[in-house]
Amino acid sequence: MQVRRLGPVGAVMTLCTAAALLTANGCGERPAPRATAVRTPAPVEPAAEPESPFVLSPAPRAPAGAIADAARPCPTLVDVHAARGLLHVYENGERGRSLMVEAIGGGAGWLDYDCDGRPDLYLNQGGDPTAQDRGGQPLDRLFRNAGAAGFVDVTERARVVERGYGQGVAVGDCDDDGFDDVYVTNVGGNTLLRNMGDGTFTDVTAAAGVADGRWSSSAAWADLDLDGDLDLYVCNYLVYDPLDPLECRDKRGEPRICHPRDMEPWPDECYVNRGDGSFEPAARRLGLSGPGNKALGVAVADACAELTAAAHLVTARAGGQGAVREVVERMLRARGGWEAVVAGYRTAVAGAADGRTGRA
Ligand SMILES: [Ca+2]
Ligand SMILES: [Ca+2]
Ligand SMILES: [Ca+2]
Ligand SMILES: [Ca+2]
Repeated sequence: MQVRRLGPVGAVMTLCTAAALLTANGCGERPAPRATAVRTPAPVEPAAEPESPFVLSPAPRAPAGAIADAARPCPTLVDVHAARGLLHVYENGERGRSLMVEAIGGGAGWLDYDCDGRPDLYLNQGGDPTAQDRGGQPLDRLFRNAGAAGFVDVTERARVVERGYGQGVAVGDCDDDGFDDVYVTNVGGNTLLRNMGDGTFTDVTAAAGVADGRWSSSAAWADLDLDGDLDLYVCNYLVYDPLDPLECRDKRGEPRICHPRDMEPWPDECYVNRGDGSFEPAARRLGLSGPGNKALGVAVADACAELTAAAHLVTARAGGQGAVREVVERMLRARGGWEAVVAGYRTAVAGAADGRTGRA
């Protein structure tokens, strides 16, 4: 795949095309590997189970210009987690006084880790947020979609060893070998689990340089510099130490759980994929550090049909979003017809500023 470097504006503008290239090739349909990604996907065992109800088929397309049938029944959703074997409870470790981190909860990520065409599910786990030694803390869980047999917990079999106090999951094939990899955001060090292509994962966080020991809430993969590999945006939240927590009290002097405004924000991070298994922390260079952000969520999207791509960040507060807004506005001006999109973006930022958009 051609390698070229772009500045941050060009990087954001070309995001959509790159994402399309990356997502158009699923398991077993990869393009010729790049020089830096020479692994060949291992053969995947044929699925023996009956067809899964979770493998979706595209809905039939309505004829062009057709009006939706108002009488068509609305699909209903039924809770089948127990019947399908998805038995998992996120443990926030709540006991004694309330800690900020206990209120957030964990995340989940769909991936097809074994390339059998059925989406599997990765779920965060928490544990004791005050445990300095994470060795005894519960593991995140990986459930394999076994079709009609339901979901099977394959955490141990897949060698998923992730004991951080989990907050979020981002799935992406960061080494372009055709197998979904998993990035886990934690209160404390984050974890990058590389899918080895043989049904197991390996913790490559240290070699990749993406630990980020701050309170990280969520993350997203996207090829921000259009060099053919996925880069990583990590949302960081508050400066808060569960081992030495800020004491907050209400007007009556009673202990209460703290509010985000009681604490300083951690800047976000953006890791640029070097293509050799390591990442460059580049948020400041790209103007994406969001120094005033108390970020809980990130969304990467095409901002306008006229544009190749744009990135939107919706965070708990507007402070520090100026750099991102500037990039988007410059990009839109360069392409023309930008007023409406900028107005919409400003509305979103204003919503975040007054607290109406707390979490993406
Ligand atoms: Ca699967
Ligand atoms: Ca991979
Ligand atoms: Ca972290
Ligand atoms: Ca990239």
